[in-house]
Amino acid sequence: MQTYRRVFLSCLVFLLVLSCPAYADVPNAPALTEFGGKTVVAGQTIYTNNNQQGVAQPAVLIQGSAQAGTTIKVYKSGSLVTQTVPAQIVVAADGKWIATVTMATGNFNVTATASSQSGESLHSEPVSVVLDTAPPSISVTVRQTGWRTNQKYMNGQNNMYGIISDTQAGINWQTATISVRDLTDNEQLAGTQEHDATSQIDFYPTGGWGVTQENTHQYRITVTVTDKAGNLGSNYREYIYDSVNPNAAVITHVYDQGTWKPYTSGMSVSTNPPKLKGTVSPVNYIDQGPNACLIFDYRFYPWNRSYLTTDNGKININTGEFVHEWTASQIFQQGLTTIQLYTVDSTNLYVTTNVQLNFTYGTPLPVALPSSPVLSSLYNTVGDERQVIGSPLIPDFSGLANQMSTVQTIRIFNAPQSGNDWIGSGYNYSIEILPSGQQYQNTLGVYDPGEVYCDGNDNDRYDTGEYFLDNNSKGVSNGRSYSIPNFREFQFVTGTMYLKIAAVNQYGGSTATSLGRFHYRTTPPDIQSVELNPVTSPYMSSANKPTSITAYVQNIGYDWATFFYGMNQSVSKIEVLDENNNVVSTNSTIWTYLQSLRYQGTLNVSNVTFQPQKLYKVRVTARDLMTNQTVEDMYTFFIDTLAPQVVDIIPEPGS
Ligand SMILES: [Ca+2]
Ligand SMILES: [Ca+2]
Ligand SMILES: [Ca+2]
Ligand SMILES: [Ca+2]
Repeated sequence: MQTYRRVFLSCLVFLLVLSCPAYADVPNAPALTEFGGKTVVAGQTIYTNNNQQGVAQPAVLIQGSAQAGTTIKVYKSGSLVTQTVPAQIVVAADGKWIATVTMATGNFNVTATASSQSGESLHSEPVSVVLDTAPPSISVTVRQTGWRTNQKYMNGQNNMYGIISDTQAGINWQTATISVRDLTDNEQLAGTQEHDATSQIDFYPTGGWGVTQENTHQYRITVTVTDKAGNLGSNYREYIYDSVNPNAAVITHVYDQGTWKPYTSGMSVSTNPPKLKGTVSPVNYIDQGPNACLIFDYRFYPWNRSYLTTDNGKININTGEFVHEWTASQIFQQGLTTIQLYTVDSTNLYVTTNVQLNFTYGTPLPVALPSSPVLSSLYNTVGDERQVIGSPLIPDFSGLANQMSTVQTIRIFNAPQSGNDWIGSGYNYSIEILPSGQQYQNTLGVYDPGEVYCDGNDNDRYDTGEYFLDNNSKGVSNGRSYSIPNFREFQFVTGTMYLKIAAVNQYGGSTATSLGRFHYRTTPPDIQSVELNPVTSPYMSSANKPTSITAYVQNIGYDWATFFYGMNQSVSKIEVLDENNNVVSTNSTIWTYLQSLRYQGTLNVSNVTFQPQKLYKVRVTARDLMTNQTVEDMYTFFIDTLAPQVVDIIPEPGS
């Protein structure tokens, strides 16, 4: 203790002797009273743009007080700011000083010192400053919920808002406004606004959206807001309301065998893929007017479409003339085909033009369902869903294809749900049909056209090594008939399996026709639990015998297809058996669907006379609509007249 005291005292003496004489003449710390036009209030942050919105390095006016005659230095977060006017800030006789200090914007502290020949004062109390000259960022959106956003031409918009942000000072939400003006009528629309104080301000027109939907009127949505530093931001978006469909394109000519021929609906054409010439009017460039600007054929996926636009020059902007060509691989099917051309305007309103052409050659027409077997007689059918009960063997199919002038191959195959593709493994038969009148070849032990084969490599033709069914009694082709015996004995797979039929020729494939989704399962229902009511113990007293029995059953399958995987409620049942396996219950079981293919069965046994000192069995029969069945009779219970004493009765194994 003595030692510490001595050290402290000697320090104090040292300070008094060496520091005090100089310290006495150093000026007091100055005070800051104004910064960037705002009065300094102790403990409050100053937000200011110094009335210099948009200036990156504003010259900020700073005022304060200090000892007269001293020189002021201004510091920004502890660093001396040298770009000041005047270069030397001398405090006037009234103790006031004023300076203009150029500094970068940002969030910082400002302090000042006063200096004399005796030295520099301590720093003034720091003033927290957000110096911000950047206006808020604003984007304006007009949209139709779930559809179009920020188009120049709008139809049915029902959402107008501004998204606002400010990275430095933050938004002064009291100043936020959103307004809509009908520029065509030169009038402001009445409406209310609502902001979330975070990022968004919405506009709601008084009287509903109809006032923002006058045809051909141009509207301007304006959003304004200032940030906390006083920078004003404003932005707007304009749209033109358009409710008028474009005119449909008119086809005038079809290119056929080297010349343009006048188009008539249903005309015969040899050139395939086709080439069409037509006009549409009035037209405009995309986003330059409310009229037609785009034509395409809807049938192909977007990335395979040819888009004719005014902007790409494929629709003549002056005459509205266009020529529609398809790519070499886009061959249309033989026979009468309807091509649907869409004509679209800048608002995305559209009309269609149906062009009917009768192609003398092309890809095959889709094949109808096989005529044998009649699938709906062979399977329970709900729409396109077919229930396989019993033999899982896929049947033999035969039927008629469309008459073609060229060889066509009929394929029946295991397919994915959508599209025309096939799965090249498992069930996958093909057969060639020669044009009518041609004689099939019959070469023993060798594949000939007209014999069924498995196209294992999916190349639409027979290759050496692929399985085929030798059939050497083929006659003359009628151009239509096919027969596809399941000579490889493929079976329906457990679960579901799609089969489709399609035709292929040298020009390509037809769309595939679905034979159906075939449902096949062999998993029996699962009996989950059996409960006696009202007692939970398997040992019952005759005074407290069961009045009902409940069983829970879980079927296996897809719960959206209860028509196939559900319970067969007329066969499924709960029964009570006595010790001689005689059924003693007489009521029917009531089944309730509990969703997810789960069922509750209830048997009322209040009318059963249970004999004391007897063992009873519950037998549950659960059968699904696919005929899979489970029977369990392991649950037993005992009617006990001597309840407290009978503690050593052993239930049957598994009960
Ligand atoms: Ca700002
Ligand atoms: Ca229009
Ligand atoms: Ca042969
Ligand atoms: Ca092949």
